[in-house]
Amino acid sequence: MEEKYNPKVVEDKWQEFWEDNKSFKAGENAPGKKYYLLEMFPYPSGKIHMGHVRNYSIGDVIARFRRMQGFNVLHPMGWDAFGMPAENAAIQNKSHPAKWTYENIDYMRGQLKRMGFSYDWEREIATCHVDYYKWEQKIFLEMYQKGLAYKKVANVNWCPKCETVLANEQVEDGCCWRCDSAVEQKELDSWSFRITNYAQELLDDTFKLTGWPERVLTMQRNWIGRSTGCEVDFPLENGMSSIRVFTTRQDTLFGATFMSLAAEHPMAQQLTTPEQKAEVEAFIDKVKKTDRIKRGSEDLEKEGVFTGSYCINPLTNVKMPIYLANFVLMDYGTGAVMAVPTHDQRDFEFAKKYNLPLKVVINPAGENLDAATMTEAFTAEGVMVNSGRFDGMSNTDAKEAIADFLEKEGIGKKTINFRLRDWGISRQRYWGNPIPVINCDICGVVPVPDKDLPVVLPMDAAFTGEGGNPLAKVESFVNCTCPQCGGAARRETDTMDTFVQSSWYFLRYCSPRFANGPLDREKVEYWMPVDQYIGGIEHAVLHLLYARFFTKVLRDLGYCNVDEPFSNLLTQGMVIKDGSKMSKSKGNVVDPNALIDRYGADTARLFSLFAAPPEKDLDWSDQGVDGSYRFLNRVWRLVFEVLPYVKNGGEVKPEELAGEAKNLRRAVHKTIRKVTEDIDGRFHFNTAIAAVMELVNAIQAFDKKGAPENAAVMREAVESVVRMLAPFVPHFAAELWAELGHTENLEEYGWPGYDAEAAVDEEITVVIQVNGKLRSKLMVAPELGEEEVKAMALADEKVKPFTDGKTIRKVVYVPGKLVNIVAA
Ligand code: ANZ
Ligand code: ZN
Repeated sequence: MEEKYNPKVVEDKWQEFWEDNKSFKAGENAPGKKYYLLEMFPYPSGKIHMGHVRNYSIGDVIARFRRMQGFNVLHPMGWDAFGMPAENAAIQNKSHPAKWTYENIDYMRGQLKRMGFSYDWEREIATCHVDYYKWEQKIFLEMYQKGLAYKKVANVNWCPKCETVLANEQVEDGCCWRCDSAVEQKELDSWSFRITNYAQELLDDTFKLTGWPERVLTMQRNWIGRSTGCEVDFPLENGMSSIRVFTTRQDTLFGATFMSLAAEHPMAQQLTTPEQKAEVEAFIDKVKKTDRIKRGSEDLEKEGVFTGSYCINPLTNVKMPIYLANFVLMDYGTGAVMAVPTHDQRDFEFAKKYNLPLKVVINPAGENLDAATMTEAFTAEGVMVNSGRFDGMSNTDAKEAIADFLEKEGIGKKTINFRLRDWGISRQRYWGNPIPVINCDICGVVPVPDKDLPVVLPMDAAFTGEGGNPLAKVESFVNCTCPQCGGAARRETDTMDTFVQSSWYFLRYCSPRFANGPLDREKVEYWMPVDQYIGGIEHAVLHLLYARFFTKVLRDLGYCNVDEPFSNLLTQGMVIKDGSKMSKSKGNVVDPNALIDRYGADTARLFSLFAAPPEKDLDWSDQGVDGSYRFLNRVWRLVFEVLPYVKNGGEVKPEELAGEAKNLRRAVHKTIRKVTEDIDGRFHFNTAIAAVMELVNAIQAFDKKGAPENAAVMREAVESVVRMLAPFVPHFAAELWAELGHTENLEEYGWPGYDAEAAVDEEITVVIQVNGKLRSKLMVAPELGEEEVKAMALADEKVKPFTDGKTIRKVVYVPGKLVNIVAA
């Protein structure tokens, strides 16, 4: 190889080598403890972007590091290949989503290979491939059998631009997660997964996920939103029936002065008196047009309308007017709220607006609230008042006591409510996995029999961009016979949410070509769970919640034995340039291809790993890229420079080392220790790389033509640098490693260990003076800080007799030399 660093030559050579040698092929019988490393797989949008480069570089460091440590590593890659953009591109280019998708995959695969990522490409999957989605259909049908997949007419989130339903998780601030259009409500017959059956387990198991960022766990817990409280019945004034509310604050029951119902509440019409009818109907119309997210948001202007009817507070027997209120949602609790304006802010605003009575039932400790002068609800803890036998109790105790009382009296019962809703998976789009059922006028929904699976997506759909789901217009697909009665029937044309595919791809990677079912249980048991998962924080709720749910479902269907799919989660930050996230719309994109052309993949990798710790945002800097490139060149030249010298280097004989050689060896072993610790579990790649850079400086300062016995130390130093750089810049390291005369490749050679003894710092002597007279000496590590050295000096046994009983006026530290204590 030439003495000038030529990334292209080096990278081509090693990529070919890895491919020819199947260097990253994973098998269950290889030695070493299994280690499953996974990055969130990409959507094949066209080409990879810097976010991908960063995500996959982080993953690749860990994969290569673990391999060098002797783990049996599984590091797969594939494509989240169904979804809207393919369909839009097909409309635009008058082609087919499959063509667009597979072309993109080919191109992006090439890009990933150019980056030198250590994937087992034999396990590659594309979710749009029938060998993948057919198994998903099978899973769907088993879920249907168990009641975990169901179809019903419901109010759904509808994106008018994507012309499809969205799950609640896919609505962000009232807008579509993909195209940002305002989401509408629509009544539609559609499919859902009963994720709510798993609400409690999904919540409980967050407490077992000790390897996840707390922030993500909190988001999941909030999303699941478990509330404990009571359901309480409020009889109507006429005694005919009652309204059931859900409250988490039964301690405030004596303060409930009116009732608020959702506009969709089934009793809304019957409760409305003739005089109120017109007003109520206008209100209901208005509310129905407001989207669900907005209705649930705190800053919604509270509005309502009186129905004309009353109910009775079961504890106070006071008459409560019944209102409809815009902030009460029908799909939470019972769709009815007992309003306590003194202790709930929404009710407070509502009561002020409509002049409704306020009654204080909880006082802050040592204070008496006056309802007439309150400017906001009192929501903190306090002492019960105006609540009969519960007066004087703390309100937290009263919660328990009142709940028990309600149960005893048969007025209410303790209940648990979850905010989590079932996962709506119907998408009215073509490029997705067809839901494998048939709709028959006589038999209703009929599952496609096993023998007729898979339901293959027909290739002859037309992509005009007009009039809804292209799949619904493919007559040969739609028209079929009912498997039950043999009559004419219509095939379901809804396809599954693409998040369904990403909910189990990590399981399929364990046995990607298994032909007898979705998963080869034995292989899954070997590899799962994923030891380290890496991806963007934007999936904190969406994908990560669905994947957890699906894993539990597959476990319950007998396909695997894991409760939780991902033991450790790393959420990497964004790539920022000129102050905002790199994106096409901002026009601040750096194309990885151009970067590789100019500097090589290793520089691209090194920069993205060095510029920031993984979980922080990475600020793009051209100088930074240049700096990384220069560093690699420096190391390259260094290795070639020392080659003739280190050829003579034999074994290091630690006992014989002194002076400069001993210092260099210490630096080597200290660096190995630091880099190992920084990578392992902490992922502080930036500081790890910085430590290697420092070591390179130390090597450069070393006399390279010195005593022959020092050549061994030099050799160890240079080889350690190459080995430590291997996970970050693998082609570069592999080349230098070979240049240093090794025939075994780096991964077999392994990660360098450190000699703890060699890494110990030489201690230096610091003399201690009291009032200018030498009194004692300290042995300290050279990097020990000023405060520590001063404290040690003052505590010294030989110093104390000279300072006891005196006032310390001043302590002066001359670093590495002396401490002078002035005492009088
Ligand atoms: C009386 C009360 C008094 C309440 C008080 C709160 C404070 P979480 O914690 O989110 O579960 N609520 C119940 N069903 C509702 C619905 N369908 N739409 C809107 N609000 C609803 O919230 C539970 C509380 O939210 C319940 O407790 C109820 O108001 C309200 F000082 O009941 B509370
Ligand atoms: Zn039928």
